[in-house]
Amino acid sequence: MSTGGTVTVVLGTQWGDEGKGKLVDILAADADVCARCAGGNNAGHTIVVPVETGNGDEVVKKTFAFHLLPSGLVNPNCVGLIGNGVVVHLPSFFAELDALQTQGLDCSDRLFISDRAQLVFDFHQIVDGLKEVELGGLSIGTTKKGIGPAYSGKASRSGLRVHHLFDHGSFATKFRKLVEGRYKRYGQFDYDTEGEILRYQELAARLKPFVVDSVTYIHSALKDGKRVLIEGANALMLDLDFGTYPYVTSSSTSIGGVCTGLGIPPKSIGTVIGVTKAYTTRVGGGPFPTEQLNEIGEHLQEVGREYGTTTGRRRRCGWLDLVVMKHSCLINGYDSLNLTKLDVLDDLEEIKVGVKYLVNEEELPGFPADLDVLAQVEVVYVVLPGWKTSISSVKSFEELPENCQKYVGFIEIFLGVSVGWIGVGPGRESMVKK
Ligand code: 2SA
Ligand code: GDP
Ligand code: MG
Repeated sequence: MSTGGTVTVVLGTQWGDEGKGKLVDILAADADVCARCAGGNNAGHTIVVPVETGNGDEVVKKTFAFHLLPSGLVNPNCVGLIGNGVVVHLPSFFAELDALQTQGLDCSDRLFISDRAQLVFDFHQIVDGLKEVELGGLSIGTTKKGIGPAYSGKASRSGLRVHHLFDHGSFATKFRKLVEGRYKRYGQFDYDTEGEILRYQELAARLKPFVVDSVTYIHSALKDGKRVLIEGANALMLDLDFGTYPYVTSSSTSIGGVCTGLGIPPKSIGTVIGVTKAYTTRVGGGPFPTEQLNEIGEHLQEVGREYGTTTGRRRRCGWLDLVVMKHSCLINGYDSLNLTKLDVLDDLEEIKVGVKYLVNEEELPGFPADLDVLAQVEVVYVVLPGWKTSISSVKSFEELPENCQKYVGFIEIFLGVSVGWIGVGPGRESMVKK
């Protein structure tokens, strides 16, 4: 088995947008390869990095928003790999690559994509929107990036993968069949099938230099002692199996998806880091037991600037939910946590943390599968004192106010997992290592 190198995995522990991109960017300084294993361009990973201007000591902050490409690419020595578990919309892939180039980040010669990755087409995106309309008041609140329809196609064994692009005749035949199938299900919609087929001939030619057998690629990297960093997309509570189904995304966003999305054995995984926001957010529909539809929720939304990185939607906000976190810890087995956005709690007099779910006054043993049960839960909170001081310039754990240290300690003891990093601001430098 090829496990000479190390594999570090970064996963979202809640409903996404915990700040995975920021940690990945920091860890990428010591990585040779940064790989994505699941999701598509529904993900939005924001990175804020200092850039020298060449004007003496003047440094400006540059913000990058990654969607499909691995966030580790900001490190010029890190190779990006898009694994077989990812669903790829090629026009968006190139648009993201071009946007990064415009921002001065050229990574086209160190970016690779699996020949087994599934393709997302514009018709998947159209169908995503149509399905949401069909669901009416029960809509999922998807990003409309075609993620669900593309993974459905994969599971029903009719999807097209990257390698299919290179036999144009057969690609065209299969593509027409796919569109026909969608017309049968959803009725005729406005779509230029033949124009798309021609466009994909051009896209295939442009993609060719990026395509690799990613299984061979990652295993030879590991054999050569390379350090591999895996960037999870979305998060545990959006996992197709373990999340709040059906209000989830369509991929395996948990640790299992790391192995199936890259073709690496569980034994090769060294460290798993869970990224946890100091409160909770969720974007889109679905249950959210600790949601605060009041001035606390508004405060977290405003101070935390909680807007979708991909769609710009307002994120719903609430208290930290340790029942969710326990469920997340069991499934993903985190070695440590990165507690992020702790600075967003700076002004609060007191901070609540959800610790138990009761139904008919009985504590539930775990996070319930049934949303009807979830709708009945009463969340039991522990109230902790706030610290009412800005922590954004703090550089060490010891410098954090006592109540802030206690908040971190409470989470660690409750979950039995240590917090290794604490985010105190959006920038790369705003990370306290514990
Ligand atoms: P989809 O598009 O089929 O994956 O949507 C299904 C559910 O998954 C949620 N989802 C997300 N939740 C948080 N962040 C995501 N990425 C963007 C971001 C979201 C945005 O970084 O802010 O910009 O709106 C993400 N992607 C998918 C989605 O809201 C549905 O609940
Ligand atoms: P991801 O999807 O998990 O990578 O997270 P997003 O990038 O979608 O959302 C996290 C947002 O919080 C981004 O705008 C980050 O720049 C910002 N952020 C990350 N860590 C911190 C932190 O510790 N404090 C503050 N204030 N902002 C942070
Ligand atoms: Mg995000």
